[in-house]
Amino acid sequence: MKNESILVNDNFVKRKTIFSFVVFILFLCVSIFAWKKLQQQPKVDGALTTLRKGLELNEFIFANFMFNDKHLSKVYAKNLAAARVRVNGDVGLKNNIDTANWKLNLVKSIGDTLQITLAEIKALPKTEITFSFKCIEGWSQITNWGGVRFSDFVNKYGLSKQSKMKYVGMETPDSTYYVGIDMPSMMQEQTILCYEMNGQALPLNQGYPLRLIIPVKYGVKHLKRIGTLFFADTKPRDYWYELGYDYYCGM
Ligand SMILES: Nc1nc2c(c(=O)[nH]1)N[C@H]1C(S)=C(S)[C@@H](COP(=O)(O)O)O[C@H]1N2
Ligand SMILES: [Mo]
Repeated sequence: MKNESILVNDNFVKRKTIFSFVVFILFLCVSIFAWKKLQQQPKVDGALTTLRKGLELNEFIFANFMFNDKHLSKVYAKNLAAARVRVNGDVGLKNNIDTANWKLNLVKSIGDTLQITLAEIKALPKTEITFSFKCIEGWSQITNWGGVRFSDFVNKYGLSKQSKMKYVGMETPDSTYYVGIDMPSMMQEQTILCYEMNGQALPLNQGYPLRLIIPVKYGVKHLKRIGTLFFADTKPRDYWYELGYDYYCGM
């Protein structure tokens, strides 16, 4: 009697094991097949079609349900800001430009470009922010920045018509690094055209003379050394987007 019950249990376990194994193999085959299929897909702006669709769905949810211009990024006390700020990414910073003669090219419309000096930008109301800077590579650091709010800049330069467009595009003076950003994120009050870090002029490798600081976005969008700034209703070209990353890059 005792033996019999052990036998029954043994068989039961055996059947269960075989069943699990078959399910596992089936799962493996389906996964490999799906992966192969995915690899055969054409790429859309550097990302496989399905992945690009996933990123776009992500953007749709973030832009429409998560973003709210009243929702501010967390700020920190200034004394928590790192003294030694990490440097990451030097595309567009390698060529030595004549920084003394640098001017921001503000394209108000095609054929109407205003050249603005650093002194003129510094004359606008100044604001400061200490926040947690996040890079998609997985690091973050609390840092302190100073400059003019983009929304104040828009008001001072009479860009209300332009600010009704969908995107802002920015490029380095040599046009090798470039980003496109949705207008609600640009107009959010923590977004600044930045010329100071820890109360000092920006170091060259951190974007001297002027960079973007936009706490609602990941590091990739914080373009260092802005040469040209323009407005558009279609997505401006974007360096990391072209390499397969998400366009929106919000958090
Ligand atoms: N011109 C330019 N701006 C850039 C980059 C770059 O390569 N070139 N890299 C971006 C990335 S990926 C990050 S994380 C931040 C890093 O800014 P930091 O060097 O001040 O830390 O700059 C962004 N802005
Ligand atoms: Mo980054």
